[in-house]
Amino acid sequence: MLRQFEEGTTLDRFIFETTKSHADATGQFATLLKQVSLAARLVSSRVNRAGLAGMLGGTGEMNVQGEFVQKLDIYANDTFKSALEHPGVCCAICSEEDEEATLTPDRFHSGKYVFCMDPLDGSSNIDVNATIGTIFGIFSRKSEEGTPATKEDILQTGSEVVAAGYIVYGSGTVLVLAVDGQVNGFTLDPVVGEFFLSHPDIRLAPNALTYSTNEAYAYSWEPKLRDYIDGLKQSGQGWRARYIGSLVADFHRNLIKGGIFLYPATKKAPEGKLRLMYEAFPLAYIVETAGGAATNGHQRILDIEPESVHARTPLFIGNAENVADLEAALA
Ligand code: P6P
Repeated sequence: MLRQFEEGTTLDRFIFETTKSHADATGQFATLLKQVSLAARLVSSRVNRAGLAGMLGGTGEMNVQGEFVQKLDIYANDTFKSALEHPGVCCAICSEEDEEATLTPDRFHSGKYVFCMDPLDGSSNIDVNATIGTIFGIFSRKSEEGTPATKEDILQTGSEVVAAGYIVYGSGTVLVLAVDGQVNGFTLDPVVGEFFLSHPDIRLAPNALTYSTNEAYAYSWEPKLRDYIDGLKQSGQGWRARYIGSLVADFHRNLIKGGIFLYPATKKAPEGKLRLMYEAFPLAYIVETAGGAATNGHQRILDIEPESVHARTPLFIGNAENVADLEAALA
């Protein structure tokens, strides 16, 4: 029986109650989530003051993805890593910003979890004050606790995800967490620095009438995908297009209001643009927990075996019936 939490419950209380419901809990997961909450509040504060704090604009450097690194990317990456390395709850942190996974330094306990994150997704939108966010997925390590993390700990398939979430830094800051078969959203009250339950037990309807994709690439999509999108437009069912160009923002809107997000393979990104380990896996876990579905067009995202930490994938994600219709159209 899923525990129902009333609105207004703090994230701290949610974590406490969730931990209590696991007889074998060691408290490491609770500590990890509390540290995520701390890092989220620090990044939120900085993002909301970016224009004032002279944090806008790039550092002039490139990251492993070949993208100009924005100062806030580095701040977010450092903030989440320093919050998660010292409590001894993680053995490794994989980040979009780092070429290699960061193993927990020897001076700290190498804990139970592997934390995969895109510390600040959508960073190209920072300078125009568009919504951006942090995406994270949590795996349990395979190797013995207390020893350095191994490759097997780090490269796990999506079905091994034990919890996932994101923080969307928009008109407000919302932390969405999928764990124990439920998706809950918590909104930050910056005055008291606490997250309060604002979206209890988020569930997706079977279908919706919003699609979200960058149609500028339609010329390079496979014809079946072009036909599918044209079919939606001509269906007379009242489909709407919404695209912010920030994955977390587009996904969050679809999770709350329903919709399907599509980032297919394109000429510019033949493997797809979005990353498997720390974008597709976490969002696929969240959407399935909320009753939706996520595929690469032919395979369930969570069944994919990652080739590398920075592997990319096409991503089609949203209401279950819409995703099923799309997969049938692409078959
Ligand atoms: P395009 C932002 O740079 C990002 O990684 C995602 O947040 C977003 O969904 C996607 O790229 C947008 O890509 O090609 O439509 O600009």
